[in-house]
Amino acid sequence: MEFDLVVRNGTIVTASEHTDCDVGIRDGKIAALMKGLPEAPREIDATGRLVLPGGIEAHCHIEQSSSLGIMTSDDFESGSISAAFGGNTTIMPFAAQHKGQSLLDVVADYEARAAAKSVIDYSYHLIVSDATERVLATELPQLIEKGLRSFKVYTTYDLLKLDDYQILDVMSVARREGALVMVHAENHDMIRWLTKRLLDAGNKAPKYHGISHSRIGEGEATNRAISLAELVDQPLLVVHVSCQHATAAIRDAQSKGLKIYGETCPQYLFLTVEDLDRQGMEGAMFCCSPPPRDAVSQEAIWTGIENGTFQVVSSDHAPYRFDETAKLQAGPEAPFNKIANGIPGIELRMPLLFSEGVRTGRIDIHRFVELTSTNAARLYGLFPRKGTIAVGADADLAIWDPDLEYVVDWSDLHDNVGYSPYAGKSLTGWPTTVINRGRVVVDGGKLCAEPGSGTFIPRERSELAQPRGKLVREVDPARNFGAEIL
Ligand code: DUC
Ligand code: ZN
Ligand code: ZN
Repeated sequence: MEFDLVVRNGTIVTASEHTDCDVGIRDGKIAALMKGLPEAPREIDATGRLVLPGGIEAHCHIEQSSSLGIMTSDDFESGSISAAFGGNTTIMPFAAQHKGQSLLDVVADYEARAAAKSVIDYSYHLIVSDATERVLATELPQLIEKGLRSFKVYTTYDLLKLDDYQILDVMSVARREGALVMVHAENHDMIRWLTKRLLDAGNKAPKYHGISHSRIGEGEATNRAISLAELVDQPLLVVHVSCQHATAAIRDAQSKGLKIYGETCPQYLFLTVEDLDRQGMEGAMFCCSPPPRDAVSQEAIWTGIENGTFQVVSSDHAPYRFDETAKLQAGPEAPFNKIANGIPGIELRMPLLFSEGVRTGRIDIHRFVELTSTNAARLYGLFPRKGTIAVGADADLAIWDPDLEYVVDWSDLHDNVGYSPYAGKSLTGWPTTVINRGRVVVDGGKLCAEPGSGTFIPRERSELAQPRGKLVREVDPARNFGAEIL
């Protein structure tokens, strides 16, 4: 059998197994997994390296205009390059609808940007902020049919939030058409109420962002979103979970057998509210929602990663420059509620989790693969094409040097945001070669792929995103009544 490329002598790791063998790649697919494969025109020596499935960055904001009209600093070129250097072979950012927009127009516009620039494969989630009759009845079904099988709804942000009624509408379309709903869960009125009182008392500094977005509010909205999903028997992924309150709600729902999934992010493992209190306005660099919490919350998040409450660790890369074009658009001393929300981290998501999770023994390498690649593929309908190393799958590989030591410095990264929240952190382990559909995208610190060489990947119905389909009326006749009338 002839191959285009052989990755030789590495340790192949999937979510469930590891084995020492070669990977033979032909026409962008994995064609053989075996020791001693014949020579190919291109060979990569992976002796002493780990060969993992390419990361799937399932939550990032790229070339996206915020509801206040602020553009992220990364477009599909810099965003996908930065993702690739961090070991990813697929990115899944958001095509965001703003009020009054047609989702079809939003997606067409987004597609054109991605197709011309991305160096790795991509799909996107939809953000539904205007759940009109047309969106619900026509646009969402059409987009799901095209393979865009996930949408995010918000319980907060003035210009994005849906009310419970609208969320039920969106969930019921997702249920019928076979899509996954993702929720940003924070109690909007608690945030508003706290924000007004903080500002009235003259508390404007970035650290008050952390106080205005309470853990109690995150827990409440998470519980509520889960209840809405339970009512209509629709799977739900709670994204960017930051605290014990929300983690407990998700775990409780999972223990009842509900298809409730959880995602967390490095900012909730490695940053705290103290970072929001850095000198001057520097805390603005750490303003994201939900905000970084404290050591107790960090521990709860680690526990959720270890015990399986969370299925996915994503970056929620939302790059806004620390200047008047973005973070400080409302002025050099902008009050906390006018600072663009978001933290960069697409390139460091996996290295941070590898170094601080795998190397410290908190999680094993298989769980790492699950959290950073396989589970996202399963949840979002990319599996088994992506998210694993198997004959017939796309040849999406990240070859890691598990012993490479370095100190984070933004100038070594490839995003366009101008700072890293993790600067100065010492890490061990880095993906030195990244291969997407058999194309070497990154090798030895060099970019080897052209903008536009990534491909849109339509997604299938995912088993995990299907309703349970069974009512539990024997247990409680009032439960799941909603599912009967969908
Ligand atoms: N919060 C979001 O909901 N999205 C982008 C970034 C952020 O902080
Ligand atoms: Zn969000
Ligand atoms: Zn986000």
